[in-house]
Amino acid sequence: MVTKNVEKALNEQIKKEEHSSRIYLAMASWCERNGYPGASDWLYKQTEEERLHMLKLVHYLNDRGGNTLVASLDAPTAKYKSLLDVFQQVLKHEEFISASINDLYAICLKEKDFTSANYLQWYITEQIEEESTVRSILDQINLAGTERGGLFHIDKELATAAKAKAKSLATLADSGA
Ligand code: OFO
Repeated sequence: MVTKNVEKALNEQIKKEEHSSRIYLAMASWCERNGYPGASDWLYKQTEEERLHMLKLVHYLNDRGGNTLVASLDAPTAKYKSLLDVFQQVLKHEEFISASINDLYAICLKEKDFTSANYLQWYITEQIEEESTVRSILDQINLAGTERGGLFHIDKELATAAKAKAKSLATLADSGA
């Protein structure tokens, strides 16, 4: 059984993961309409990944006898200035999620729910990887500046990265998320 405080905090994180999925959906769609098919693919995969992060927490909370809530969500923005702006916002959002997971972890420790804290280790490690991936994409976009050839090349690389992401998503889904 989880405590009421842990249940509430897990439900808040479930909502944030689902919201992340919708934010990346809006970004993927913007990229698709603005000539970045590789970035679009990558972000559509990111949409799926965040949904799996949400599902993993839903299953966990249900398994621990908690009450999972499906919350209403605000619409994400659909306006971006550039590919750089999109990925700056991705990084900002991932940093927000990392901080949120750290807070959730602290609540679990305070409530002496070491099982949940242990479960959240997976998310903590995942966030390190996600932030690092987005920072390196941003470095490349910053290097390219507004140069079309450079951005075209980055978009191609993101298309390749999206294919690799699809494989890791299949593994994550198979693991029960
Ligand atoms: Fe990218 O955040 Fe989920 O956990």
